[in-house]
Amino acid sequence: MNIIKSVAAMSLGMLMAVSCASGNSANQATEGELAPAEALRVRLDSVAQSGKVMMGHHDDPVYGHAWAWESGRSDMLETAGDYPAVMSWDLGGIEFADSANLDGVSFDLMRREVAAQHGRGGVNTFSWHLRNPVDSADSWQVSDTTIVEKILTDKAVGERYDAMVKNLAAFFNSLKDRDGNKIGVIFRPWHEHTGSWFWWGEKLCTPQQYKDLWKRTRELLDAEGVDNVLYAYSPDRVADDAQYMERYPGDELVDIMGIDVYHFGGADGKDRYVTDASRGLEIVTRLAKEHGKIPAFSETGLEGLTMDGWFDGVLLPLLKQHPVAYVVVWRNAHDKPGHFYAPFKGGPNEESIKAFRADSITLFAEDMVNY
Ligand code: BMA
Repeated sequence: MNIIKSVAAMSLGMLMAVSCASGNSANQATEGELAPAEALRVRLDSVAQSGKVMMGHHDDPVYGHAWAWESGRSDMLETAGDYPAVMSWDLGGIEFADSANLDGVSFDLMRREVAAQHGRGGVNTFSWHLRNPVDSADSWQVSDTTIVEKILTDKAVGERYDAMVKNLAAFFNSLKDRDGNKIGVIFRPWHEHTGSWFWWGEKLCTPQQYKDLWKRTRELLDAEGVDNVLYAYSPDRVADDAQYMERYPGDELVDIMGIDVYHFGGADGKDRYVTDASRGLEIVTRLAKEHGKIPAFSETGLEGLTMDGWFDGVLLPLLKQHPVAYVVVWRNAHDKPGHFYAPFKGGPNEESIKAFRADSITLFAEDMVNY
């Protein structure tokens, strides 16, 4: 489909010139036939070059505000009028081969929805709120400040961790389209590490340990034959370039440079959000250009949409000022009434998401036919 079209338009030389952090896939590229990670890179690059931004939403097609597991439904579809261009998912639980993730999304359903999103021309991205390999406590358990160190230095913990990554690899390798071809996706491990709320956060490991953890994970996935993944680096809000780059694992291990910045405090918190997000996005877009990477607003949102006009009045101007390939807003929980970041039918910001979609720079699923 569209992938083939855009790929066919590029010469092999051009493809080789695109900075390559995804294993050896570019070498395998022949004209008209491209490894899935490279095909995805070409598409994301062309979105970024065109100055457009793909809209994303976490867990969009599997549940929403006050509904769950109803095939075909989507809060974005029911308000903006289309599925988002990017579906975001979380793999927490795959490390122990659970059948569903930490929010109850079955991995079989996720696999089917990833293929459906790919089929409609959209993109899929994954975060990983994994449990730790020491005592299996969840990502937010930060009382043990030595988990990363133990993965790297304790043989038994390291082996347990490697087994967890193998389960992750099996999932990525199982993402296939209707014809049995692997689907290219984005993986965003060890996110928000400039905060200290996850066991891999800033105060929980040294910069070198963080980089070593990333490298170990990446090398294992490569060894397991995972060739359909682009890797996204996504700190939480940062003060400056130095903080953004402090734990950057290296150009050869990263494809996408992103940032997570949330809006807290409704209308009163708007100025702070705009300041922090602008600073972060300015850093991301500039450094991504310097490093030959794809820029992204990897997570954002205002929980409960407690001010009017958030999408067209707050988010859109940020995206116009700092062009990124995609933006993701977090989930609309079906079982926690105030925990939502996208509009839903009859809820706040319905008009705002319509205006956001109507803007010429935003891309939803139907628009992806051009990329
Ligand atoms: C958080 C919240 C949690 C959820 C987690 C992983 O930000 O939405 O409820 O379990 O993300 O999706």
